[in-house]
Amino acid sequence: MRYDVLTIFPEMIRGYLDEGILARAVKRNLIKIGITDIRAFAKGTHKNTDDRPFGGGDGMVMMPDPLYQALDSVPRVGEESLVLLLTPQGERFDQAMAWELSTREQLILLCGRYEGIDERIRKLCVDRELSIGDYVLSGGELAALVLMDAVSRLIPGVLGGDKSTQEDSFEDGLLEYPQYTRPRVFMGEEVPAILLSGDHEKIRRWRRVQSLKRTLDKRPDLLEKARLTPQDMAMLEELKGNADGN
Ligand code: 4GX
Repeated sequence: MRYDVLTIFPEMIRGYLDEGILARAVKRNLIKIGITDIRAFAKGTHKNTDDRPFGGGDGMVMMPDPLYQALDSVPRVGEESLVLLLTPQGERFDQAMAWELSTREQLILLCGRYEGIDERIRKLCVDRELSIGDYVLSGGELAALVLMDAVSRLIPGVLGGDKSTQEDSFEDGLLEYPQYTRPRVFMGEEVPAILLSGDHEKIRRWRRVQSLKRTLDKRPDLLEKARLTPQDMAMLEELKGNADGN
């Protein structure tokens, strides 16, 4: 996977990508990341990338020319490259979309600031508009980082052990079961005895029930899309029957 991020704040992107799982993935050549400074394509002595909106009103709009030149400067790899604009108006980004995007050869991420970008860039250059959630950020940079993080963890080899990808929250559409580590007793609170029993089949079943309980309790909406076995369904009916799931 190759990502190209277009931004007027390249250091914001670099700062996050210099450490952690994504930095390791870059070192191992599992992903490549290009950062393009939109300001490098601005003209005139002030190198402005934004201007006042036609028709008046508050705020500034990113000018089309620097964005167009910046996009034009990005080397296209493969036939599977996609230009994405991060904006609250976009389709909601979720785990299913992360899987879908992870099969692309190149994702070009356009990070807007201010009130947004000139509409003609959206029309001429943008393949898809994505939103990471219903709140307003100060720019597309954090949204681009969120997307790159979520997509990269799905690329084989990016996470250390291969199995953890599948077992992770949302891979079956359910919330995670509770986790415990040492000590066995903390502030008087004990680790559930079953986890110390050594009976791996019992532990697996207990964890599944916990996942189902939690999802039913905190995010029942997720159950509609979850991958459930007939046993899961039976367990859910039982849990729903209980007055309040303890
Ligand atoms: N999920 N924002 C982008 C400026 C902007 C507006 C329109 C292009 C077009 C956001 C989100 C988000 C705030 C990023 C407005 N750029 N992006 N920015 N939520 O809130 O993705």
